[in-house]
Amino acid sequence: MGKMFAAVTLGIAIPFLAMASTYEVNIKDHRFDPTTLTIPAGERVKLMVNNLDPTVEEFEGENFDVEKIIPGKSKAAVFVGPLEPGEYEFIGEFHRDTAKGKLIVE
Ligand SMILES: [Cu+2]
Repeated sequence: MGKMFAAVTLGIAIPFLAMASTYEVNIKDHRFDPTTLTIPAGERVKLMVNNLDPTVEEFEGENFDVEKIIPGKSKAAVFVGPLEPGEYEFIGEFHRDTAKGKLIVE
């Protein structure tokens, strides 16, 4: 039973993960680099957020549902979408004045 359950779970999980295109964004000096990422509509994508600052940051979508705490000097995967075409803003919750970015979904 255990083996069968594992096989079924993997059967679902592997194609799903294989499909996720990966995009990278750095956080440095409490700013995103790049500030704009273009991703495809209707797909779930993986953002690798690399926090180069020594301080913790929270990656947060302003008009889409994502929140992820990223400790200093570490990286974290954030899964986004599928989203409709449009523009979606994200921020670093702990440095709202400077840490601003945008997803262009098309
Ligand atoms: Cu910071």
